Amino acid sequence: MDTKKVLIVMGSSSDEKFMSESAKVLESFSVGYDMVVSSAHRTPDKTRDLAVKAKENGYRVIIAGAGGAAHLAGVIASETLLPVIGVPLPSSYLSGMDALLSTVQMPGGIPVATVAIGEAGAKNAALLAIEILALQDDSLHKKIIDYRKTFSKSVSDKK
Ligand code: RP5
Repeated sequence: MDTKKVLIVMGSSSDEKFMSESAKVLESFSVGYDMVVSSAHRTPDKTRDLAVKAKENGYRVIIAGAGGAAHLAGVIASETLLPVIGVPLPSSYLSGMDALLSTVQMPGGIPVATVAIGEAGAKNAALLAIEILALQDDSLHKKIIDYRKTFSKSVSDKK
């Protein structure tokens, strides 16, 4: 396993059923990560600390998943210059539409790269993180090429 380059933050332990999809993808590419629970509103000091120290702690990309009024990714992005990928989670009565709009509608100036709601988004967040890391890692780049070939073949093989 590589050094831990990806930090996955989720707003609640109840988010793990979705965010474990990010973890699975990173593991399949042997990309090291840490996964922590930290909430923008329940544990703001911890969240700020994670974001402020993320770069010096060796991370290069942050994935932030939260549901409801999901301000986690935006709050983290405001405290770091690392790329932040937001995953809106369907943990509320609005099935993730609330989290989607909260995560994606960042006012200009502080970017959050927002992916799809739920498991697909968690998976794509990890793939996007890997693509970012692969810009400076040729062996990871080759793994993505192989992944895409296998992925395309698995789709075209379906009857
Ligand atoms: C959000 O509230 C979390 O990200 C989670 O998706 C949602 C519900 O959290 P719990 O009440 O299950 O802890 O902040």
